[in-house]
Amino acid sequence: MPIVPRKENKNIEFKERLTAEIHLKNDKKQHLASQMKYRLETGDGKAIYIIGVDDKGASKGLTDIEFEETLNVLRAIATENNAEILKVEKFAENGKIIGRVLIVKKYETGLKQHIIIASAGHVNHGKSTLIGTLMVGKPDKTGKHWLYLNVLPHEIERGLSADLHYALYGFKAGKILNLKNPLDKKERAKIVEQADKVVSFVDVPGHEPWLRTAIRGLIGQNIDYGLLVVAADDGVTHITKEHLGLLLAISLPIIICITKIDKIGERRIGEVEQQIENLLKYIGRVPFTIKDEKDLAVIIDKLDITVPIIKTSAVTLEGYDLLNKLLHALPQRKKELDKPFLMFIDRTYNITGVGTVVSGTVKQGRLKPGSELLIGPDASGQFKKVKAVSIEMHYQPLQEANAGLVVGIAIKGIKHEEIERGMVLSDISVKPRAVKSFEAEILVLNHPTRIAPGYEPVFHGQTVSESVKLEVLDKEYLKSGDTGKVRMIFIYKPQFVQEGERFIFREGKTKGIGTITKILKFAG
Ligand SMILES: Nc1nc2c(ncn2[C@@H]2O[C@H](COP(=O)(O)OP(=O)(O)OP(=O)(O)O)[C@@H](O)[C@H]2O)c(=O)[nH]1
Ligand SMILES: [Mg+2]
Repeated sequence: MPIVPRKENKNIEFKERLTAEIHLKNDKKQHLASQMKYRLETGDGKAIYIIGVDDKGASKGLTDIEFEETLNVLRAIATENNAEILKVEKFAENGKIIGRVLIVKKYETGLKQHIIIASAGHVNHGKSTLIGTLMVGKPDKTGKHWLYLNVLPHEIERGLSADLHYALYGFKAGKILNLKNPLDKKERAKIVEQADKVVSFVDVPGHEPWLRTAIRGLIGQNIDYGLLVVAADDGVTHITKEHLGLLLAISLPIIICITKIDKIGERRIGEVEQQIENLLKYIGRVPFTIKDEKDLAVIIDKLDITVPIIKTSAVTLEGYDLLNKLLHALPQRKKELDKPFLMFIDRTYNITGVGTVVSGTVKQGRLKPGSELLIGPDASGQFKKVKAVSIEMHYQPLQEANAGLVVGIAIKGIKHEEIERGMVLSDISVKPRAVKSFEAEILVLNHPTRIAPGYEPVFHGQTVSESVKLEVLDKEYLKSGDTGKVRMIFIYKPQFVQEGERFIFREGKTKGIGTITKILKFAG
């Protein structure tokens, strides 16, 4: 990769060397800060600094110490601009170093960066343990870290995850913010308050009977990245493939962790790596085993095709340093902040003293407490006016909910029993309408016979799961591997769905994916 992109680019700045003594003094600092502000603005929130190169582009090179000092100055200037260093690449030049530094604006509201990662993979492969271990940052010597996620009595009894669980940790100025006790609400709230980057997790159950819940976890939460876990002893299984398929259906970037490497020898780990590589190549993604920090810099801006693979053990913490660094570097995906507020409801609570609370991931826009909203549709396709009273994220009150955040919103104007998963909470200007039927392009992944008249699968899109009648439009029938145009009609209750939305449908062993191309009929 060329260090300096060939095409003229306004967000690139060359700096030979910066020192704290000269460049952090008032006037100079002010000048550098406004220069960076300009670069960030022209670069749509991103600026690239080439250091060790003079302003005509001639490379001079820096020693290790000079390089570090220049970075420190850039860091300080970035902070002035509410931005941060996301990535540093080093290149050797005549025994010295030149560098390419990517600086990005922090979340536009002045709020923190926030990414949501969902776990995926076979039952017992170590998803909950991995998340628990990341949160506490300590080795799981007694094999109990999954208890930080699986809090329901029947989960604790069986040692299995049976529902979605939410967790988080964070980073502040590049340092990890761990939790002593991840179940302590105050500690969680503190992370949200203090971190400049919050990593939220949706922990998904792997046990097959909970596939429906897994689908909800992977496609209903607007997640940014999928973290697919493969245990080194078992290797790739049909559930690994199934969950990978779900992540691909919604085109998500994927990270793979091979877990439990403490349990077996090198040879078996190599075999499992091979299985994963074959699987990824089959689906058109490029596997890339991360061995050290340098590898992270290589893949971080190529995650649409490349899949980083990290070998880990929760018992020895092997691989966790790299995993932390990867999660720290993962860019926030683009959020639709400038559209009107919209959230698909995932859960509802009736909390004493607070009232009705709905939770989910904000799909688009922003919301402030006090705003008037619409909620629905109900069984007859109607929406009701409500008011947002307060907003929380992991027990921390927020003054604003933004696209991409997992939040709980206390609302007034509707009874708790009237709300269902799959309904939306939206700004009035969205003018949401309940849909009875729509047209879609689908791909049948797996079907034992033919999809013909009378086929009634379950549609899963956002947090909606609802039976539909499916009619094939452009052919007589569809079989495994076929794509086709279909009409889907909600059988029992109209739903809020939108053109362009991706979904999954299934019935028994049949599965398929699709995109809504046209709304055909609204309810009411
Ligand atoms: N030796 C060893 N054991 C591990 C490791 N990671 C997880 N385990 C153990 O594997 C078992 C399953 O771990 P979980 O984290 O519950 O697995 P899961 O993938 O969340 O399982 P489900 O949510 O039920 O699908 C537990 O007994 C863990 O202690 C590891 O790195 N090394
Ligand atoms: Mg689990």
